Amino acid sequence: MTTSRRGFLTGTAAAGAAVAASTVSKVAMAALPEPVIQTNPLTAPPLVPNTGRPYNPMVTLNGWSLPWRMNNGVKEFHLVAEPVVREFAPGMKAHLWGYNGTSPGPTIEVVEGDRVRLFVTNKLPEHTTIHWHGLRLPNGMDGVGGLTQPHIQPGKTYVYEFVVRRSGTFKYHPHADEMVQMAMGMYGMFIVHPKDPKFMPVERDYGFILTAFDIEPGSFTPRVSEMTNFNLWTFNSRVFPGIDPMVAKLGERVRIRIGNLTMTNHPIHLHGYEFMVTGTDGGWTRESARWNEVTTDVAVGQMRAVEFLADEPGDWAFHCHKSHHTMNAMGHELATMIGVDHTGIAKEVNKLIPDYMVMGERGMADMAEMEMPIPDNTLPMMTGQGPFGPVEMGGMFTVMKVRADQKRGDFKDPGWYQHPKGEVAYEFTGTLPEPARSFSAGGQSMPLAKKGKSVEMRVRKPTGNGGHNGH
Ligand SMILES: [Cu+2]
Repeated sequence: MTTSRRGFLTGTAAAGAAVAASTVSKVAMAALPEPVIQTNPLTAPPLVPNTGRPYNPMVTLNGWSLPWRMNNGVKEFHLVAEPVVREFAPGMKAHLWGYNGTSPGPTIEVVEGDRVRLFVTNKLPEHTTIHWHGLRLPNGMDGVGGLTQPHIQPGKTYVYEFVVRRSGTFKYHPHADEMVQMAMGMYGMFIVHPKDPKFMPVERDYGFILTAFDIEPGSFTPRVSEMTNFNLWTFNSRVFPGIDPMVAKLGERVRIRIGNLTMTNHPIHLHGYEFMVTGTDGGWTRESARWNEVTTDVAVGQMRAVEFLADEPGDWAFHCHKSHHTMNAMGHELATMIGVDHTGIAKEVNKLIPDYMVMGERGMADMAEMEMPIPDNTLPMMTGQGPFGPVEMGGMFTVMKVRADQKRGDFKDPGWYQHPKGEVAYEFTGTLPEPARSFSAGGQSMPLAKKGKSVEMRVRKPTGNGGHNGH
């Protein structure tokens, strides 16, 4: 894996300069643009454009934007489809397929009206194509293998060229052996900035795509035939606590762009604020069609751009609201043990397995605290250390950090929020009065037709086969 060019990420303007056209000869311009490769899974600073029309660059969560070269007024990008190694979070790496060293591939950022030329080199063991999801373009540039073009065979390079007609939030992915290639991590964002930088301006513009993988603990390669029972729910092929926080300065306007390439919907939820859906992969929404939400459901294949004014300081949780999607591998087939008395069982099992521990008798929070020994190359189901203790999360979870003293354009993690005195929930230590309880089980219900013995039902979640299917 090439890491030699990782250095370009440390200086934002340097990235564009590395491929600037001014000093390059005609011969060189006729050749393929040298592909930019990088393997760092951390969030790269925004790629500030130094050629072409100006725009306000986006920040790809745990990702990066692909530098281009300007060739006679055409923006040229070079994507290389290839096997990559992706760290999902410290302690777990997966063998995926991606583009230019990473899964997701680099974000393509262009401006409405740009003519773009995208070179796609296939270094995979099988054929591929790239479909530019949501973009208006000539039919033959749509990237559907067999339908609009021949497949790109291993070792071959194809060229896609079109004028970008509409600004908005789009993505790219293969339209060849899709089930396998998307399950292996092939995707990226395609952002078209408006021609007028003053159109719907924001101070922070973040983006990521939701994906899911099934990687058995201790193994490295996703099971590509899985349809529903995934165990790693990711933002840009990363899981909590491996997902970087998003940061903003108090009072800034923030946009978050979210795409969904999993096979189920994800209600994405932000604490502390209400936001509006300002865009989809069909374009910007009309102002009259917007309303306040704190959760937006991103359905399969869709993209959503949401915006809010970051005027409440703090560390605000941001996550998928399906509770199984904020968990990592392991434990999806556990029986519910809440309320089961294990006292005798543990003693008996300990004679056979000395370190045996019974879990889940009082819920499963124990698991986050104990950090039990786990197989190599997997992650605890719920983990992450916050300033007050274990966060008990995994998967699709991160934090929106809003600070008064964050500098404009500074994306560095400011650390944990320092709460003002008297603004943190605290333990009550006085005497407790008897709490008010209702003993009515529903006074408005109809009487039973037949009188019978009353049975108390103990609620038990479904487990085992089928219990976790159909997220
Ligand atoms: Cu979800």
